[in-house]
Amino acid sequence: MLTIGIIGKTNTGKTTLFNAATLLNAKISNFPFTTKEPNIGIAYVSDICVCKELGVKDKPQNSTCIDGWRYVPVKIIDVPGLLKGAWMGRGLGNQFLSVIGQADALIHVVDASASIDAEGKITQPGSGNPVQDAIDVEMEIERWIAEIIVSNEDLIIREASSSTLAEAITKPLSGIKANQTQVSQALEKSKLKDLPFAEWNLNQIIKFSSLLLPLIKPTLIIANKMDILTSEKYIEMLADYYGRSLVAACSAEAELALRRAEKKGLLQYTPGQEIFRIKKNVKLTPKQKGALKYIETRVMAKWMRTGIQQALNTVAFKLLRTNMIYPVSDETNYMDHHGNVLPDALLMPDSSTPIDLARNIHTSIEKNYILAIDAKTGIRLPKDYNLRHKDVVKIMTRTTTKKRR
Ligand SMILES: Nc1nc2c(ncn2[C@@H]2O[C@H](COP(=O)(O)OP(=O)(O)O)[C@@H](O)[C@H]2O)c(=O)[nH]1
Ligand SMILES: [Mg+2]
Repeated sequence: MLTIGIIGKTNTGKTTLFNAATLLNAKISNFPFTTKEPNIGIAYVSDICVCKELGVKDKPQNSTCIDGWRYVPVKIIDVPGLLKGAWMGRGLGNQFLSVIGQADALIHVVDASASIDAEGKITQPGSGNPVQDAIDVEMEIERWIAEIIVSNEDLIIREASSSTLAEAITKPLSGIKANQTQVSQALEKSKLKDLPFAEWNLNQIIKFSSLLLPLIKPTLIIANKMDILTSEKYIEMLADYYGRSLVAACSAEAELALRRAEKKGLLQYTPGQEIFRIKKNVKLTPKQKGALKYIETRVMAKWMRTGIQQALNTVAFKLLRTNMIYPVSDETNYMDHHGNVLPDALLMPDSSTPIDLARNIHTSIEKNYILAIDAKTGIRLPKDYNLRHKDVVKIMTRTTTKKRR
């Protein structure tokens, strides 16, 4: 399962976002270190389901389909506040950082209203510095990667004597999901690929780490608290610094309020959609009315949506370039063995092949692989075919053929 880590300074709204995305109730508060341990939960990424296109009524098993939208589970981790010096172990620094190592991508929550100070304490909106906050957090992570390299210096020098520099550096970094291709790219970019590792100084190690970070942990900046008026200015500054496509305007609190109200049966609201409707015959308290009015005017009317679902989708489909693939065992009726129509949707990296899909389902399916069929057209797919977004695929295996006889 894809894993997305949530990082950011204290009080930027990480836990609120986590709760909105998972609808669990981790403690939300504006004191530093509320979250003593990382929260781990299941969130969903969504896209239009193929059930519409195929004209069938589906019965999802590993995912859900709401109003023709397929929601596929991903793991998300709320990593508690990264204070300055986390990489040296300040606070629970290293413990938290090691959690980031598990992530395939990161959501970096920034308080775009500038209402936190450099240490993450709540202050007047507009008095903080969101761009600097984001840079601070990135620096912590870069220093942490550099620290892993420094503490494995001997190992890297030893390895480099019998293998390439990229291979040697990848070894201690494989625990944070770095692969050799990414290490080679960072070596190239940092112009360090021809310098023997024993001659690297600390600045060069840090530079290499900062170039490796976006490769091993693609990151989306969440400009959070956009319901606060000061956000408009700082979202622009974040977009200028990171590029517009890497900055998502969000209101985690609005999303949490809408999802909670929906769960209570007060509203009709599907995450990611641009409208919510108060259900008929529901009596709202004046406080609830006020909150919904605030969300309507400050968030929906202005930004169209709360931004949380789109942010998760952007991470999965744009940053990690995954495709939604639907494996089936009956290619005519798009069913599994139990008659469930379009039972599963899997997120697979771009350029995955039918063999990768087989392996993803089960090693035994990979072992007994005979051929794959595109269920939409009935055409047999070559082994090295690149699966495309929303392909519906049947994998034929040896055991399946036996059963049919
Ligand atoms: N106005 C506003 N406040 C928010 C938003 N998201 C979170 N907050 C508030 O920011 C404070 C810190 O939130 P929390 O999720 O605990 O931050 P964390 O320390 O990053 O986990 C809380 O008072 C939240 O209610 C938002 O979108 N808008
Ligand atoms: Mg928190």
